[in-house]
Amino acid sequence: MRTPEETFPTHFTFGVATSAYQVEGGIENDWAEWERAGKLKEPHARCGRAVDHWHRYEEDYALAKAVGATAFRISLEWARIEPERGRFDEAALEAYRERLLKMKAHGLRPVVTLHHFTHPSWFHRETPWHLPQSVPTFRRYAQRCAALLEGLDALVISFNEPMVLLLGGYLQGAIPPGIADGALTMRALENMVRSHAAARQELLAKLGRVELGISQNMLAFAPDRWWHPLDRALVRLASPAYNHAFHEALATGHLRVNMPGVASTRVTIPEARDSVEFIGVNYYSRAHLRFVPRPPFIEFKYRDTRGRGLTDIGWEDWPEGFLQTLRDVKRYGRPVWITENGIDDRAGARRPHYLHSHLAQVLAARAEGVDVQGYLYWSLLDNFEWLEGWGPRFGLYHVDFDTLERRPTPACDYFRAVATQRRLVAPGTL
Ligand code: IFM
Repeated sequence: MRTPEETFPTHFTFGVATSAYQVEGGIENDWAEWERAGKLKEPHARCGRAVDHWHRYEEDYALAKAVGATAFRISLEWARIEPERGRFDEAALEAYRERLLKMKAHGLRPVVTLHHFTHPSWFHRETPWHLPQSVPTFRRYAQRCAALLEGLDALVISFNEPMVLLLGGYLQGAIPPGIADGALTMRALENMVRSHAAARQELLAKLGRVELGISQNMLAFAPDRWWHPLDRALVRLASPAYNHAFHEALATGHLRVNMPGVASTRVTIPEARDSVEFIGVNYYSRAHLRFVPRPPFIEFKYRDTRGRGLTDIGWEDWPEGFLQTLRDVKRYGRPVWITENGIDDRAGARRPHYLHSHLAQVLAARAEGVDVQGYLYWSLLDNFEWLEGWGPRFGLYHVDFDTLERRPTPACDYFRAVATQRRLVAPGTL
C-alpha cells in the first residue's frame, strides 16, 4: 500500500481507549446479570474483577504515557454512580473525580464516555430506552457527570456505539436488554438522540463550553455477491442507517432510518440539531451483506478477500475501508476523532502492521482534507470482550488474566515510535 508522505501535525493527539465495565472490575449492572443468566458465548465466563483498573489506574496511566499517549479514554459506570434510581453515590463520584484529576496530572487529556453499553440494573425495568422517561433519567445522570468534568478540558462522548447497542439489544435480543422488536428499536433510537441533546444542555449549563460527540461504530459494507441487485440494494440501505443515521440526526435534527422489513423511522428532533463539536469514529472492519428471503432478510459476514487472514475475532482486516469511512464523515464539516481502532491479535505479532496500515489511511484522509485530530487505540490493555468474554486480546499491553500482570506487546514500541516521531515508520524497522 502506498504511504502518503506526510507527518502527523504537532496538535494531532495519540491516545488509548478503555471502557469501565471491560477493565475496572467489581461492577454490578445489567451485563453482570446477563452473564449470570449464562447468555455469553462462553456461558461460564464472568467479567468479575476485569483487569482491576479500578485499583491499578495509576499504573495504567503510566503505561499509557510509556507508549507516548497524551489522551486516555475511559467511561463512567452509570451503575456505580446511580446504583438505585435517583440515589447518587457520592463516594463513586468522588472516586471518578480523583481518577480524572490524576489522569490530567499524568499529562493525559481525559476522553470521557458517559454511556458505554452498560446500565444500572434498574434502568431496563423502570425507564428503558423505548420509553420517553429514559430521556429525563439520562439527563439527570449527565448532570451529575458534568460536575466531574469541571476544569479538565475533557473530550466528552455521550454514547459509545449506540447502533451496536440497539442492533444487539433491541433488534436481535442478543445483549441486554434482550428485546427483539423493530418498532421498539426505533423508539429507543429516538430517545437516545433526545438523551444526547439533553445531556448536552446539562454539560453546557455546568461547564459553559463542551467538546461533545458520540463514538460511532462504522463499518465498510460490500455486497456478498457483487452482481446481485438485492445484495447491492442492502449495501445502499445499510450504510445510511447503521453508519450515518445517528451522526446525521445530531448534525441536522432529522432522524431517518430506512431498512424496509427490518426497522424504519422518520422524525425531527430540533434540539438535536448542531449538537456535536466532533465526529467520533470507531473503525474495525468491513462486512459483506447478502439478501436472504426471510426476516430479517440480511446475512452479515466477514470474508478474507485479500488473503490477509481474518483477525482472531474473525473480522476482515480492511484498512481500505477506513479511508472511505473518513471521506464519508467529511460531509458533517466537523473535526473527526478516531475514538477506537484496533485488532484482536492473540499472539501480538500482527498488531504493528495493523497500526501501520490503518494510520496510513488516517494520513491519506488528512491529505484529502478530512480534519482528523486524534487517534485512540482500542485498547490500552487486554480486557473483557462482551459476549466473547476473555478470548480476544485487543491490548497494546498483554494482560495475564490470572496474575493481572501487564506486559508490553511488540505494538507498544511501534505505537510509541509513531506517536513521538509523528510520522509513519515501517513495522520491522524499529
Ligand atoms: O470492546 C469493544 C468496545 O467496547 C466497543 N467497540 C468495539 C470493541 C471491540 O469489539
